Amino acid sequence: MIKVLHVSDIHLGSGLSQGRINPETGLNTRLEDFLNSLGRCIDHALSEPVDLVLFGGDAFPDATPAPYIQQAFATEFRRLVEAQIPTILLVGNHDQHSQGRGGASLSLYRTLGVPGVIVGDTIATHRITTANGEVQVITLPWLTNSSLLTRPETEGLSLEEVNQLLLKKLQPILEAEIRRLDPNIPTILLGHLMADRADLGAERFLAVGKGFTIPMSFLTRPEFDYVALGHVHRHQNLNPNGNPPVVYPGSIERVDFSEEKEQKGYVLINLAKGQADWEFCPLPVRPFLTINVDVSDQDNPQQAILSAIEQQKVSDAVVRLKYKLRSQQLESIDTRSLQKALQFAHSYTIYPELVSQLARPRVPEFGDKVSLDPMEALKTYLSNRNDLQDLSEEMLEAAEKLLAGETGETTNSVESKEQLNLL
Ligand SMILES: [Mn+2]
Repeated sequence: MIKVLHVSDIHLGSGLSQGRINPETGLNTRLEDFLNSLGRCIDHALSEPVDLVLFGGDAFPDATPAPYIQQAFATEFRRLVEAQIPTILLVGNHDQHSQGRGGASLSLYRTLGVPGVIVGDTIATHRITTANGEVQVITLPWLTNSSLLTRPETEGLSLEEVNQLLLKKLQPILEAEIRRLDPNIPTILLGHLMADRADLGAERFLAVGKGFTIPMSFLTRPEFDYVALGHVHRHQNLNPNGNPPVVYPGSIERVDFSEEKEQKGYVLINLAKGQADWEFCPLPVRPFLTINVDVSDQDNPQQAILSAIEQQKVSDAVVRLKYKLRSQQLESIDTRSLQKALQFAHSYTIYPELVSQLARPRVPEFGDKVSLDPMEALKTYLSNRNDLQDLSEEMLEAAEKLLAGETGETTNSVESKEQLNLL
């Protein structure tokens, strides 16, 4: 058996605004959180010890991390080099630099010739000799148009057509790699991609319009014993009833509030030809907490907000407090005492929101004769779309702003909202 540790979406340097400077280290506390999580993964890799570590891509928020963040990443992976554990660093969309080839933030490790470290920035098969036998890994980094297509090929095509063309090009390339595989050696596909069955996590916000999806049929090949993915931040196995397992370990820390309720961790695999026993290893990450309270019908809105805070475990969490109120209630809110109630949070943000006049139903007597208010129409639509629930608040906010710009009707409420934020 070959033991493999599969970790992905480290995003070191993300979410710094949700931390503060640790006076003892001079580092942002959220960077320390991410580093602690990464450190635990490496600890586990060393204590087993595993035979191979696969990183599924997205090391940093972008391809040009600050030197101290780049160094913190290198310090953790150096421990694997010292223990002589082979490691593949796959290039994700956040690692790619738009200028020139090979400009990814991770290419540095190949340039330096770090022993045992492979940088996966091309589609290639790597045959690796581990302490417990050989394993072959096909690397499939995040693909962009320019990785497989030339400019004249894509000219005049729609995004959808370009994606189709990209898939058409990818298929024979992948097929060629598969045909060259040694059928007697355990095989892993390591890809940074959006599979067409993935339940989207935060990446839908980060990559809207840029990406294309890869059909499951490309991944669930009998030649693969395990498919190690990166990109989607929510842990999941896309092939729960079959083989091979097609697994996103997810991110190692909560990158933003869209990951508030997700468990974070990495995956440990016992691999043999035709067999992959894997388990998800949860990481004890910092809690995120949204407190949503509508006090617009409360006689004592301040007290209502405070008791909503008291009912939650605020301590050490990254908290956002959202409260809805009427403009007449503004004077009764004492922001300083709300801040005091949140003082034991790791960090907090407070979002007051005025109940929009537009959101109120029109005079009911008019019934069907009045054309439907667009905000009501959108709300009704969203309430029927469970899959959009996480997005609905932002969509409604965006719609309100659009309407305000178009008709001027909601200008007042938007302006007062901005004034509120200045409080
Ligand atoms: Mn990604």
